[in-house]
Amino acid sequence: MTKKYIANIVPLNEDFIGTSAHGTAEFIQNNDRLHIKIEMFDTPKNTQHWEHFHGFPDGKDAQIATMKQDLNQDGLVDLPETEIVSGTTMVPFDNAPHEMNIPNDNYPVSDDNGYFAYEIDVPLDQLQKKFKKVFGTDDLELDKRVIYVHGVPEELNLPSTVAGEVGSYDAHVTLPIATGKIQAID
Ligand SMILES: [Cu+2]
Repeated sequence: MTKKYIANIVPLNEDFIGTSAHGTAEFIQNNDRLHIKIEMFDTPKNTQHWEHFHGFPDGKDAQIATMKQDLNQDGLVDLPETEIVSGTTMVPFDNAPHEMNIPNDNYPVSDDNGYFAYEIDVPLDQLQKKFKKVFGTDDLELDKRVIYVHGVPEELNLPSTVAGEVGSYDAHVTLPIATGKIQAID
């Protein structure tokens, strides 16, 4: 059975970053593969952009963060501040989503215009197996997830209150720049 999903990806933190990143994502899930296509415009240019779906392992319906989630009111919604409404980082849109290895350098890099396109076929059984190992269920439940696109240039001065270090990567890499709710379509 084939299931299709789309997400309209809207800017987050655009006032501070100075550009309104936006785009779309499409997912086609059939019996043995998950095809993913993401296209982004007006992201910070020449920058690697981590992107994932985030959600709640218990099946709660994740929602996108807005500036309301800027709990410490430093003008930015950082990665930890998204967690109350969006849950945790789940599956990366890098060169090997089924490995679910979040911190790495194999994510898309935007061009001079802040554009990038990402497209991949993921072996569904491998992804589900890994997902079950990490989150205790093999049901991806994409329609309960949200997409995040992250990443601003190292040169951008962030307030010291901005958190979101992951492994050896600092808050520049993980700062959300856009997000979108994944929706099932018929
Ligand atoms: Cu993410």
